[in-house]
Amino acid sequence: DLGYPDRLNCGAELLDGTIARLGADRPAVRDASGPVWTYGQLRAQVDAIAHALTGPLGVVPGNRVLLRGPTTPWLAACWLAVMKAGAVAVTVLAAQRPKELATIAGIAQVRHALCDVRSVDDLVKAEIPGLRITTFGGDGPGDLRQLARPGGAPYPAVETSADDVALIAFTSGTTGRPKGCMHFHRDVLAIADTFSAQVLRPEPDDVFAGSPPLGFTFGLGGLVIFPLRAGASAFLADWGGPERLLGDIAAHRISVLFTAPTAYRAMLPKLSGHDVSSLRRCVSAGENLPAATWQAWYEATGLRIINGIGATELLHIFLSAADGAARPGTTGVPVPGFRARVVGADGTPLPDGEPGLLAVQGPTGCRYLADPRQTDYVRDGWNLTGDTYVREPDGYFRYVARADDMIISAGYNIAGPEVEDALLRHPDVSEAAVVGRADEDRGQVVVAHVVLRPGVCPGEDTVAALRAFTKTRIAPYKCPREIVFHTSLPRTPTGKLQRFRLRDPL
Ligand code: 3SK
Repeated sequence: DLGYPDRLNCGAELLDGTIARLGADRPAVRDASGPVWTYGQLRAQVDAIAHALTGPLGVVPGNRVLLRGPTTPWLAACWLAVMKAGAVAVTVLAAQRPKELATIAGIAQVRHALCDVRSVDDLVKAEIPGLRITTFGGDGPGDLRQLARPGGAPYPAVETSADDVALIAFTSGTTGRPKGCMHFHRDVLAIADTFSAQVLRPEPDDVFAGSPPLGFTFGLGGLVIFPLRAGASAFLADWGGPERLLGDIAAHRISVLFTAPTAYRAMLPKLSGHDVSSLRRCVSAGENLPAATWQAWYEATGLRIINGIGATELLHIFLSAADGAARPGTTGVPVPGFRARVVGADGTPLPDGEPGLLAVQGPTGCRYLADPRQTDYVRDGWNLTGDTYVREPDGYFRYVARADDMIISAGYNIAGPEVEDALLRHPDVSEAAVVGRADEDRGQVVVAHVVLRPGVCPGEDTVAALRAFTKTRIAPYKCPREIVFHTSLPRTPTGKLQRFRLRDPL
């Protein structure tokens, strides 16, 4: 029990609550071009936006407000204002296209949108019936910057219930129609008070930054909710590649980094020449972190990556481990406040060491908005994340594969990520995705899709070298039969590998 009162507004807690504890003069948010906003300045901006929302824009508590734009202090301020106004934020990605936006707006029944002027074209093209779009970041007369000038009266936050919906976050959908996951005001604080407070343990002097967009709960938590709850600050910017992130780390003395395994791998060959001495915590989620990547980052920086698995359905990370408790090649243990186990297809718990479905319980469970798939995700009170895991005898959870990514070849069960880890240990390999291809004799055969490091030639010799290399690390029946070279691998806008697109090139 996290002990929250019945009346709780997460926006007020994150801003007014933090100011009451630590004062208004501490740095809160900044981007590359603008000045730092202190907590006091952020609150003044948020309150002005909340007044505009509930005044001229006509938003009432419970209305769903779509938020869209690149990662900026303004987008964070809009999210906080929606919270304080007791409305419901529907967060989408700047990368989503008109058809996807129309689908999401239809499911969430959105009537208002606050959109960065740079991302508005696709929202207009989506032709969402009855949608009132207000832009921010521009100079036009209807722009939120004109409607919401800071310096007016404070905004008294709407006294929402702890169980009122605060956020509808859509699954990025590696396949299929997106699902809207509803999260309450108490869920927003719960992720800060569990994973962040108890595993990450930020300090008020920390500076957070990272690559996940705010439309992905990994980014919203890591770059807005966690720093504000801790009284720390955030550098807010879109992912602009490994060089840019490394430059930002040095320039803004970033100490807490949130990003995905691919970005850690992309930064590794570029580390020399960049000062990363300010970093003290590095978090990885969004995808499985291979032991090879953990080890390479540790050898290069002396920092132990805090690996984690989260889900939009559970809002943020629920399995993780930090510092000396981190075990490379595993995701970790249940975050305090969560419980996890590995179950068979019928929901019965399996013995340690046996692969099965990961089942999780905690303060932030899944509630899909009007979607019958709810009963696939939640069974007997346990959230089934769709991942195959093994619980080791020491209580650590080891990722095997997405449940639908297992390859069955000649009667053997093969986990693609294990083969990917072996490939990624080869110095010429930058990215790898391993899938099964239908085969008459074996049912399926293992096919590796590989991105090579710049300058490496993708010829027959490389294929032979990679196959020979994997044979020294994993059983021969798991080794790729076929290796296909690419310049990049297909990913969702949140960076998750879309293995299904490699399985079926059509
Ligand atoms: O995909 C994940 O691992 C994740 C992590 C944190 C928050 C949300 C998600 C989906």
